[in-house]
Amino acid sequence: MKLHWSPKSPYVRKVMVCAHELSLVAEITLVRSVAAMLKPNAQLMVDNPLSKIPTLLLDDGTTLFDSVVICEYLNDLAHGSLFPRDPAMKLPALRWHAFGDGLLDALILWRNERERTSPLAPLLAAFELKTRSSLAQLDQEAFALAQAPLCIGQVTVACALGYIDYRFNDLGWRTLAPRLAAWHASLMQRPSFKDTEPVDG
Ligand SMILES: N[C@@H](CCC(=O)N[C@@H](CS)C(=O)NCC(=O)O)C(=O)O
Repeated sequence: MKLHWSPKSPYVRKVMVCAHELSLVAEITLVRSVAAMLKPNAQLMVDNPLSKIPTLLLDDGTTLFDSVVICEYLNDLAHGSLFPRDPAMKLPALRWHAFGDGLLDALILWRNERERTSPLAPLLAAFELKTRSSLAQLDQEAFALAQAPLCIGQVTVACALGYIDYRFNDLGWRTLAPRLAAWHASLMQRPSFKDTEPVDG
C-alpha cells in the first residue's frame, strides 16, 4: 500500500495513528505529497482528483480517500476494534469522529483566513468562537473520552487537539479545557501518538 502523506497534516495523522494501533505501519509506503488548497497537485490528482491527503493506493490499483474511509479500511484489514460495531459504542465513536473532524475543518479554514493579506474579521471571530465552544463541550466529555475503549472518535479528537498545539499554540487551550488536557496528556503517552507528532518539513 502507498499513502500520499505529509508530516504536517492532521488528517494524515489520523491514518498513521490507526496504522500504528493496528500494527500496519510496515505495510505502508509513505509518499511525501504536498497538498495545498490554492495549488492543486497534478501528481496527487492522478490518484485523487480532489488533490487531498491522505490518499491510499492499494496494490490492486484501488485508491481510497478520505481519512475516515482509509482508517476503516485499515481497521477491517487488521480485524481491529477502532470502529465499534455494538450500537452503544458505535454512535459515540462516530459522533466524536464527526466532532473532531468538524473542529479540524474549522481550524484549517481559520488558518487559511488568518494567513490572507486582509482577513475578514467576522470570519476569524466565528472560527475562534466555534473552536472555544468545541473545547468547552469536549472538556465536559473528557471523562467519557477516557472511559471508552480507544476508537476512531478519540483518535480524531486527539489529532484535532494536536493540530491546535501545532498551529494555534497561542490559544492556550489547556487552560480553557483542563480535564480534556489531562485526558490528552495520557493519550499522548501511546507510541502511536508520540511517533506521529506534526513536524515541519
Ligand atoms: N476530509 C478530508 C480532509 C483532507 C484534507 O483537507 N487534507 C488537507 C491537508 S491537511 C488537504 O489535502 N488540503 C488540500 C486541499 O484542500 O486542496 C479527510 O478527512 O481526509
